[in-house]
Amino acid sequence: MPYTEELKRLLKVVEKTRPERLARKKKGEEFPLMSLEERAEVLKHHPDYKEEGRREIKVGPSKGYRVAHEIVDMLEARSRVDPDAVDLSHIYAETDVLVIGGGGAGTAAALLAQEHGAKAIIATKLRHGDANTMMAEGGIQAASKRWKDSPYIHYLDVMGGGHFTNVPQLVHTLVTQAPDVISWLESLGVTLSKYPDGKLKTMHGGGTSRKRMHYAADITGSEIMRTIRDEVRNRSQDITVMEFSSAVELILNEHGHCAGALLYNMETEEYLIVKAKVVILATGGSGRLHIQGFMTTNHYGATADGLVLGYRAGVKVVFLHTVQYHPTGVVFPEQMEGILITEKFRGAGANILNIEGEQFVNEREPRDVEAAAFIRECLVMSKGVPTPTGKLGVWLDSPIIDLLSGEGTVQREFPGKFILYKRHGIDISKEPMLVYPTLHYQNGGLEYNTEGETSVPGLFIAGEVSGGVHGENRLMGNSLLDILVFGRIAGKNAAIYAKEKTKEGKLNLDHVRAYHKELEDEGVVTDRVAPMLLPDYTDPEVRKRQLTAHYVGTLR
Ligand code: MEZ
Repeated sequence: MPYTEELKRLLKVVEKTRPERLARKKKGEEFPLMSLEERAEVLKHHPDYKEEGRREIKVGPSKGYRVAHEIVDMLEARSRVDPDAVDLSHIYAETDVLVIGGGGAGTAAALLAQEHGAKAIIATKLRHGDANTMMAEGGIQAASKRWKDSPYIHYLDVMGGGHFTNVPQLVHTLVTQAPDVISWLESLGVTLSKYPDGKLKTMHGGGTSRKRMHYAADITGSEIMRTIRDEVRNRSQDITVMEFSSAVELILNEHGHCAGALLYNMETEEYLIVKAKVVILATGGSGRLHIQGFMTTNHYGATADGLVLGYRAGVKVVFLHTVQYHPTGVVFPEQMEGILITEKFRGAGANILNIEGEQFVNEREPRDVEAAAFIRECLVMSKGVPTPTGKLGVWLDSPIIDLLSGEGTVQREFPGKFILYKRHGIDISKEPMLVYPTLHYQNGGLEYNTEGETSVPGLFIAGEVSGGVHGENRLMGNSLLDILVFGRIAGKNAAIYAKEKTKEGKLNLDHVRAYHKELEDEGVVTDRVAPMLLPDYTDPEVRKRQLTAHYVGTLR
């Protein structure tokens, strides 16, 4: 749907303030960054700072930790299966390394496991590549330009972005391996944006002190995912992909080692056992839990499955009390609600404006500060722009980019968004976009170390399911980096584990029985089951009439 007459009228206000903003930009004058005190003040409007949005987890290894209700609901749920009804002698497939999750982290892990001599199975909920990686837009950070940047400066930026709470060793690993990851991607054929002389283009992101964001226009994640997925296809003699096969429980053995998983075939509704010498969890995030009712950038399957599986098996959760809301999610046209508008627009010069066409925040504050400033402007200052259905947003003035960098820049640098908006009758090189914070990233997750290991022997993890490297707030472009750095580490170490450390033993689901008992002992009476697998968008009125649907079919 194109802008309505009312929104077109409000757009005129933006056009009116543009020449002056452009002149200031050309002189290098920016809207001032906030002081630490100002940041602390604005952060009070961030959803994470609402204590009533959280409660204590009553069971499991992180009992007593306060996280979002929606996540606690998943952790305080029963298994999808009755452990007594599962015949663990009935093995459907056996492999060295079972990778759970077919996004960037899982795919990178499988490739490295294969390079280190292992056979691997990737089990993925939807199709291979249906993941947040595919939807990542703006880029991947790496201090590849040694003459003006270094992993040391990258390290400081990551720590600053994470409010200095990050696990230092994980950050060290992330930033020191970053340049190698860029070379690896290029060697596989990933086409990153370059200057005519072949030098890689890099730009700023929120919280970066150097231009180190590498990108492929505004479709970086899809370019990376497409390439590494193809690479898995090239190695199909060693890597098998099981699509529409969600993991619903990890399987341990009598030595307490992780030794496989119970998969649920989403098409046939069968439960299948895959036995493995070692398992890598790379299931991604949880945006589809819609914490505090926020819209999300996440793919349809992002429902915290890995957290549930790992937690039931005994791995602690850390840094889960913070959730990342990307400042710029589409709020109009509503058909695209929640979709990511890359931070790169702001890096390229697009201003953020209220209903009066005024700037109220520097465009490159860290994400939590930026998002909180938008929320305050709309809900406290009452200077948001109303949509036809009564939602609020702020303007992201993309047309200024063409005025700064030459006509055609928006279309060339942001083809993904240019085409998407075109379909709705909006030309973003001429008209700004209306945006509002959108649930983007699970900052925390399962605890792990620099080798990708968890507290459960034989269980490695990588990517968004893990917590620690980003502390309490991730910076742009460190997620694509995280999945590839730690996906590769987990893959390599899992292959070594499969060769040298694995311990055969009788399979069991005793941890699931124990978890059920703990739920009962703590008085958690619930008919919720987890993992959720897919979000439920049933209209509440329809749901009232679904009298027989409650947990009868396996997906309900
Ligand atoms: O890392 C991200 O979340 C990212 C690159 C997002 C974006 O704004 O494009």
